Amino acid sequence: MKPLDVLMPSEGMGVIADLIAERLPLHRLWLESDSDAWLKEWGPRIRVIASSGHQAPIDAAFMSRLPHLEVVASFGVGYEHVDAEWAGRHGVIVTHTPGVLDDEVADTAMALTLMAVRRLPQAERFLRSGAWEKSGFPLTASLRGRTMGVLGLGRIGKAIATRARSFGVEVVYHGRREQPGAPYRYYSTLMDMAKACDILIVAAPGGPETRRIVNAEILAALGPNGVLVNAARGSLIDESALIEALKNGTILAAGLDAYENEPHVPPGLLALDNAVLLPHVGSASVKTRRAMAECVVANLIAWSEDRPPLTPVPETPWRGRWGSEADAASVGPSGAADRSLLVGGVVEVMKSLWDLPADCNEGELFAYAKTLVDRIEAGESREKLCAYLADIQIGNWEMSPRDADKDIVDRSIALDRKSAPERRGPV
Ligand code: 8YV
Repeated sequence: MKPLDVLMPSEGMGVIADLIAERLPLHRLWLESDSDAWLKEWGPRIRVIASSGHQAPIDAAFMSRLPHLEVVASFGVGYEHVDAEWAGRHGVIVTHTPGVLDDEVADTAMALTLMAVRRLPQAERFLRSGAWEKSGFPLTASLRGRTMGVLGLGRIGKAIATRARSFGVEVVYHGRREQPGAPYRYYSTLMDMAKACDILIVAAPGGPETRRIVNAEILAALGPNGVLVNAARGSLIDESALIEALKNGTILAAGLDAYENEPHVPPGLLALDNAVLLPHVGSASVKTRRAMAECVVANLIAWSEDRPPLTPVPETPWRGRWGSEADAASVGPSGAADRSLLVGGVVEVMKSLWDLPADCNEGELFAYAKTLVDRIEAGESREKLCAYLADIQIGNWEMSPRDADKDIVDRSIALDRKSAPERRGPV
């Protein structure tokens, strides 16, 4: 392991700093009284940033002060606070924490949908106030017969769509491109989708491309029975237009977990009875936040052990090549190199049998391939290994044909045995 100096610009979950400090020299910038002077003196030592979330920007100006920066490992799936394009141009790899929070955020989005449509928080407040002693709570709108439009059918969008379907809600979607394998109707414009649905779920990334795309016109198209749910980023919504739309009945209700200027919530929203407001808790369970923290740390530990980053963002893909002797030599001590070759071989098998494009995210594939090898070596049955593969989704790629999963398992087992014939695998 290389003793890479790690910088944490702001305080995040304590466990991130604890896990890093157990293994690598860690500098906590937020504890320095003069961070400017500190960066001047110590900046050249820093090779890795561990970013604790979207509250503290890791922009070009900040990264420029760290001339030997190699990796920015960011907490959270969204990383618009990191200038990933600048990083890509300067050979710095940015990693994030995809996959581990999809279900938690999707649960929250579904809960917000139900709360907003059925006015459940209001009903609870009604009971607590004693008002039930005098009368029943007014009847509400219903989820029945609705169509949900998902803006951004990535991993989280898909997890929300699956849930909505099981609630009997029809699902449609809009995104940058149609996904041929997705079992939902695609709309090429947000406006057309807004006209066709009455629940709009925002599940797309933040950043300049999506800034305030949910504006007054989109809300008007959603209509008076419309419900807006945002479990992504506040920057996608024109908040003033939303306040107006909720106030004058242009739409029925909203359920929000994200705001443009967190933790400040516009007073206009706070004053509205038809807005359900959560303090950005989408992924905030102990289990999921721990998994996110471990993903941040796993990325920088991998880097310190001369292994590739596990979950790089698309703007800074891992450009290493897999499966050749030359690569093996470049991945460090011999044990690690053998294993890296084996995992690299499994990556190649996955790429070809799942028919993934050459430019798909190899860091992400590497993480799945590594887990597959671990499971093979733990003696898991072929059935369980196939079930593991069936749950994998690489970015937004259509991964067909999925009947390739069994072949991937068989070929990976064969590669594993070839690399270490003495190992016991599934029979
Ligand atoms: C976290 C999130 O609340 O992953 C994201 O992009 O928005 C949330 O899961 C956030 O990362 C905490 O900073």
